[in-house]
Amino acid sequence: MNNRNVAIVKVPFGQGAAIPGAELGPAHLIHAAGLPEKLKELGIAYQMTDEISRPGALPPIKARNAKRLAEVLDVCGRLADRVSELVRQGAFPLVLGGDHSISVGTVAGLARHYERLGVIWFDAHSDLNTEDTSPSGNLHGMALGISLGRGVPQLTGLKGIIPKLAPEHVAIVGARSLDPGEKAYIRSLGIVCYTMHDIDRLGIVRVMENVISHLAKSTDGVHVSFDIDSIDPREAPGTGTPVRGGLSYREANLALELLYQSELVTSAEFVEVNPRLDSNDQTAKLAVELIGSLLGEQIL
Ligand code: EXY
Ligand code: MN
Ligand code: MN
Ligand code: MN
Repeated sequence: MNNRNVAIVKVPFGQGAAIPGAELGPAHLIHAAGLPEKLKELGIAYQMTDEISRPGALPPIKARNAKRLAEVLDVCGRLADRVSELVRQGAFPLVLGGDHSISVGTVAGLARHYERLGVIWFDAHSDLNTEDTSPSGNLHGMALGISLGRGVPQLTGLKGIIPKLAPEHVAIVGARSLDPGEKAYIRSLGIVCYTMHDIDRLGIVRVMENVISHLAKSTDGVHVSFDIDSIDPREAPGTGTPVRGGLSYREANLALELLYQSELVTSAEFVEVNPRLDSNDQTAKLAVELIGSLLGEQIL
């Protein structure tokens, strides 16, 4: 991202998740946790773009097992256009969620510009469910699958490029809660997935070196999709689907520092911060620190 103008895109949307509150994420990252001050401190030029407004009352779209499809489709369509325009301008899009369903829009916007887009999906989950395998019908649990061309047709077809991503250009980091259908999909496509078990065994440095060398060879841009629930809930309690045994504060910062040094990353999103479930904006503040690490904050 070196020397690129960062463009912040606020997406106050939480209807892809079961528990409300993620829609408050952007305001808390900016006003309570000091994202603008962090960027200034780092000497990073940035623009604050208008927020992607919440959908109004929409006629529901009938779906077998996908809740709030009309709302997710509406927000993702407008987000895709925004992200695409920012890339066209040469900016580095920094998308603030919101729940993880918004990634469908971010990736749709990026896919217009990158033919071989790489995605690093930091998450306790893999978000690879379909309507057939989802235990909940919540679209945030299907977002990565949709970008791989699998799932609700209205969303896989968003902006006309299907699929947006190739499985060999995706790497999942931090997984520890996978549904049976997701495991089968990861295996059948050979998707690179570093679970917490792998991170315990190999260490985060080797894991990130592997991810970086894997994506450096074959991609023309790399998007970091960072679900805050990849972090251990002791450090990031303010999230709707916490899972024990996650990345530590130090592992997560180090992973993002290594990505900065790789000079591969062309966009990022930080999602699933739920201020309603947080204590003293601890999780929002952590997210801002992580953004700092990804954008080049160094100790010395
Ligand atoms: N796998 C579960 C589901 O599909 O309902 C939980 C998904 C939670 C998704 C979170 C945000 O990454
Ligand atoms: Mn997620
Ligand atoms: Mn998650
Ligand atoms: Mn740092």
